[in-house]
Amino acid sequence: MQKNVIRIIGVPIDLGADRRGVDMGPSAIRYAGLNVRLKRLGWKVEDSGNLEVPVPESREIRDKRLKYLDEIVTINERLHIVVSEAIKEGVIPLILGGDHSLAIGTLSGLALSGKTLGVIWFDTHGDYNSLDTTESGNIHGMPLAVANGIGASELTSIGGMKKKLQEENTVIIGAREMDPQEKEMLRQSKITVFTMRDIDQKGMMEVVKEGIEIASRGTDGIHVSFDLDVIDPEEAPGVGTPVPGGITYREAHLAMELLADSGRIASMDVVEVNPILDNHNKTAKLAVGLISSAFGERIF
Ligand code: B3U
Ligand code: MN
Ligand code: MN
Repeated sequence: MQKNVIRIIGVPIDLGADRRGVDMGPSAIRYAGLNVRLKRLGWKVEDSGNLEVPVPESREIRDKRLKYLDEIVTINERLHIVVSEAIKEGVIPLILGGDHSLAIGTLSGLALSGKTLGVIWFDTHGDYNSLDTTESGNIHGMPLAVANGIGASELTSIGGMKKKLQEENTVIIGAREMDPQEKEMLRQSKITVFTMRDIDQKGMMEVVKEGIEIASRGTDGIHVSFDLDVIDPEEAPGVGTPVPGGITYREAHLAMELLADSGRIASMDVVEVNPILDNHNKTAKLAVGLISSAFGERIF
């Protein structure tokens, strides 16, 4: 059992978004100084580099409802092994995206590891579409549903078991744009959804406290999946699908600080940073700041 080790796993995938740019996310986040910041906090950092991911120009879309399905299956098959090994070795996997379709692999890997983790999913979107409800055919809009056993069998079967999520320990924070059928499906699940309205009414502190409580009930720890598009585009312009009215810079840091205080973070994904659309790497720098807060950085 290794203590205080964070293992960085880059997944330069943009196939799930069907839009170029987020494949450069892992480089942009590293360039913004991630490894040094984490080391300064006392962590041992193992950077395992990037998984190999094909570029979309070299591939074809076969099914418009599930774009780049085969490629995304292959990548997530590999990722889930790497994530599960990290957890079994007692190190914290930190997965840098890439688009959110990589969470299919992360959540499969966590389930395979034998640990039961709650999930806190920071996102503008529900990521709860299936091939029947998707309007875009983009698989990055599907990972939470896939982890809950809903969707194309090629995706739900990764890792052997169909259902990888404890619905009752899963929380979405920051939702503000969901497709009509996706909303209906989420309502039928046991996933807790805190929308922007909840954050406005209760404040981020209360929302995150409730989220940690829900994700901790009977679990061994918490997996944080952080989609940078949850933050307001003023602060995080470098994301594939910016939507106005997001959480603020300070709310995002407070959320990470509260999670760090809980001492329960076992794993983290940081996804959807798009350097092509960014302003001088602002969004990647913010991502590094948030990861640092999540792993113990304090203002004072
Ligand atoms: N719900 C839409 C939009 C979307 C989901 N995730 C992102 N965008 N980044 C979809 O395509 O499924
Ligand atoms: Mn997402
Ligand atoms: Mn999103």
